[in-house]
Amino acid sequence: EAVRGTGHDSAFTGDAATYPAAVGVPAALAEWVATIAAHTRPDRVVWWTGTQTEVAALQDELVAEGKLIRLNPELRPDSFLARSNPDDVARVESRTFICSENPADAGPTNNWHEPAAMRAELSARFAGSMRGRTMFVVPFSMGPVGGPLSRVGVQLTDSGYATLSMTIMTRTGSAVLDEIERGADWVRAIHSVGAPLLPGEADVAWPCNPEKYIVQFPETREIWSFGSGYGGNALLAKKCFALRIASVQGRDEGWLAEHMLLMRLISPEGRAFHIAGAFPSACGKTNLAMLRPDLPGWRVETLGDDIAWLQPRQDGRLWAINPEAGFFGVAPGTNAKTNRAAIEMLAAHTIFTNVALTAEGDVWWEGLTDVPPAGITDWQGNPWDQSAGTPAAHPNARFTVAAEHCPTAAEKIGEAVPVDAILFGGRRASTVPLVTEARGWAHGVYLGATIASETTAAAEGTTGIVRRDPFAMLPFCGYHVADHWAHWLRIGEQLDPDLAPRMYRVNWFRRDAEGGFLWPGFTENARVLAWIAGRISGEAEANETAIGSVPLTADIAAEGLDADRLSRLLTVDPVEWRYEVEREAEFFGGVGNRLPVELSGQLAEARIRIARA
Ligand code: GTP
Ligand code: SPV
Ligand code: MN
Repeated sequence: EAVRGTGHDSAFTGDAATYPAAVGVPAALAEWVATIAAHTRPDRVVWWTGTQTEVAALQDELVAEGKLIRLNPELRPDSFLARSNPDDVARVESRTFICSENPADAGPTNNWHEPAAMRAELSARFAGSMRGRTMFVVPFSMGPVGGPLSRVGVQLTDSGYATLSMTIMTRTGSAVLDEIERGADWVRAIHSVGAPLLPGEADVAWPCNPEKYIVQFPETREIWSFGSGYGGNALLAKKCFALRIASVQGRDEGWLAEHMLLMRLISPEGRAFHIAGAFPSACGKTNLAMLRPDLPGWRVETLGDDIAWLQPRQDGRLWAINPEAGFFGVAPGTNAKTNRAAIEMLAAHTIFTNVALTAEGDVWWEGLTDVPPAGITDWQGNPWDQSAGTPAAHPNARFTVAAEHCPTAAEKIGEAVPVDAILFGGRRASTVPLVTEARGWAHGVYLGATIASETTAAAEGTTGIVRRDPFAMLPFCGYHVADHWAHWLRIGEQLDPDLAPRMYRVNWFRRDAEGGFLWPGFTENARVLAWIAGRISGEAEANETAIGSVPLTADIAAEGLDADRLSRLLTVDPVEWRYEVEREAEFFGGVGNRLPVELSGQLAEARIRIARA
């Protein structure tokens, strides 16, 4: 399984204009591109090659158009800043639709719209929507091209920024066309910022449309995205394909597409543990995936920070790959202490979006340094200092960078690994202990199904509100949420009970009475992982509680953490948990009659155990 970096098409060396003829464009693809172009009416169609030459030319073009700012090459080589429209800064969940034929298949947690009616609406929106712009045809592979779990797709987009970002985040190039020619199913993904230009009309730095549509048609494996240029709304390989569409493919074919980090933890004895972790948006996946443990002898290799595809295999184990080739990570909070690997990774070859700009032409964001440098320009392009009372970087400011630049990256980013442990995380100021171990697969699925977390800036809307985010997939599951749980239960039945991943609920975000975090987090999270590794190898002990097993305080003791805080981190408060279980019951009550009996059983058992606690 070869690793492909950014901007290299090993199969094509000629001039971009000769690309389609030279590599041979599959007929069905050529026809589809022609149909969409006839409808959206771009000035030009560019078959994106992904070569370094073409990447450099597009970077120059976007700089000339004011859509990218080239950062100081002496401080931050081959790196750029993009400033979005202030109304286009995050995923738009209220405008995200699952258009299944049967509304029940979208389930109670997705916005459903009747497919034919949605197609008519989209057709009107996309008519002429690319006028005055270039339409890029971006063939991409999720997972190494031709790999056993890999899937291909093609994104049509009128955004150069999205094209450059997709080149970093996926494997693009003519090898993907060969896969399509060979008969691989491919996902059709159409993206327009929805801002056509009349002849002579001046462009803006971040074209977009106040009216947005992020639409998935699960049965036909199609994606239509209109009006936004930002992240998960616009890089359609990511959430739209690799989670919403892929989750449906996985349901139909017996595998899972999940919002998970993937890492290899290596013990001082050299034993490798593969860990996958589902945490809601902006709840710590990137940071955990790049962890440099504060424990002597322990090491982490990063495999993925956002998406994992998991498959039960004949050997009775659950195997996983990261289908992406890059990271689209949260900038604020990232610094040399919290995530040194990321800081090293971001030294060059990075597109930053909505961070602040320094007087020297470098980047800054909240948390990068304790004291901001003088002469900062904020994410909207205005002069800024701390007295402004507004953040210099948008809270959902992000970096886009190829995985090959990550110093902790595993040698083969797209390789399949057998999963030993699955974490379910979330942001909870109270109630949820640092870590609890599930009693078995069904209890683990229950822990995943009942994740609740405080909302973050990764999506539009109010932050800090606790909401249920089952499997951290609330905004990303392409089908009925309860069918997703049933699918997890079925997958578990195919695993060897001795080799199936153990499951854990974790919470780095429990707070003390003053509102500060009880747990130091970041590099100290290694202590929790080491305990989990000890549980897998049979060396670590645990205390049983009503909600699962917790570590002995000695096993997670972090420097500077007094005994009182340590015990509060592991406390299971029966009063809080009686309340919590009733909230879980309410949530289960709202998903309807597709709730698997195993989970109503788990809930009943949880009630009894808490009542006795
Ligand atoms: P998405 O890319 O949105 O899916 O998010 P993610 O889950 O990868 O989140 P990420 O690791 O980027 O973390 C988001 C925010 O949480 C950042 O501001 C981090 O600094 C902060 N964070 C991450 N880990 C910890 C931790 O252990 N403790 C605390 N207190 N904050 C953390
Ligand atoms: C998330 O919101 O979970 C992200 C960022 O990872 S985005 O790609 O915009 O969805
Ligand atoms: Mn994410």
